[in-house]
Amino acid sequence: MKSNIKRILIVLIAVFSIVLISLIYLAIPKNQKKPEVQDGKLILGFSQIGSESAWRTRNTQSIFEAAEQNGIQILFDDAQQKQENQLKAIRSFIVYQVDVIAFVPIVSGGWDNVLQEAKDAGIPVIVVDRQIDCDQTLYAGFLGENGLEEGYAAANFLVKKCQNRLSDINIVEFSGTENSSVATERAEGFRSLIRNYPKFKIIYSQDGDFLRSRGKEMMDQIISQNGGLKINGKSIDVIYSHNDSMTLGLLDSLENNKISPRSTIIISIDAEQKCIDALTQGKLNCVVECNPNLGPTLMELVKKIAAGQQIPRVTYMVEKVFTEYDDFSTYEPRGY
Ligand code: GYE
Repeated sequence: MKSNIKRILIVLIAVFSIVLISLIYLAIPKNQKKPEVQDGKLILGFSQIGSESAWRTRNTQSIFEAAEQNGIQILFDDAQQKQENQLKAIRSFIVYQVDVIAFVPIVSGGWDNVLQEAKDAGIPVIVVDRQIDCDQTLYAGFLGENGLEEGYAAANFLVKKCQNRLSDINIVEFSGTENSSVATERAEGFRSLIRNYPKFKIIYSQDGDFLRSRGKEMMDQIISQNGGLKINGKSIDVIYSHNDSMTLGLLDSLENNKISPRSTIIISIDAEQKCIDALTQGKLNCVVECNPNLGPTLMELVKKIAAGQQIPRVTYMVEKVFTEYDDFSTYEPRGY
């Protein structure tokens, strides 16, 4: 009898340890090799959203370039636009005991638990590009753009451009990823100014997930359902697009439908080369810069934190606005 219980116990322990090992193994994203720790080098675990736009691709490049220049080793994960993949990646960074974690939160909510785990593991975290809604003691600081200011800058251009127009001005908004801080802020920053001028009416607002394909799809739908640049019989006087990829998509649609982009005011955000070219060709009226080159500043913050120093709660990138009134000959290549 005793030997039977002993045998059952041994089997149970064996099964339990197999389950445990496989759970740990499953927690580690498969596209990550355990990093060869290069002597003395800081290891930064970086979780990126994906590669949904030329802006995002340049953002990732900037971070790898700066890490190289600063002798910082990166453990990189591309979350393919999924928050669950980011949570998995951050947990794997904790397992690997990286020195610092930095991540671009695809949406603003749902990070408390994993950041608590990083804190319990003694690994500092920097939030990059987009903001999060969570207990601020769970991360060291934020580096990125000020979406409110970007939205406000877009509205500021529009108010000036339309200062002599008395009639109603109908606005269509192509919004970014729902529940992302950047879409929320670009929408709020824009409305914070135009709400002072009753002539401005937002007659349509839809989430295009920052994708070129969605920008085209939404514009195709508007044109096919309304027989042109109209919404329920109202003319579309302005298109406010939260990023250049969606803007390039709507320009594709206008071109395919033989509608001149000059028949409406178009405002975009990011300032990738293709949209700056479209601006200089008169297809767009204003492009608000969102600077993707966060790499150098991020590495400065990583080194500071790893040395046990404090970093600012918020570090905003410097950004500018490009408009149809500029002297285009002064423009520098954008690099993305
Ligand atoms: O505007 C867009 C990208 O988070 C600021 O994400 C970033 C935005 C950027 O998809 O192109």
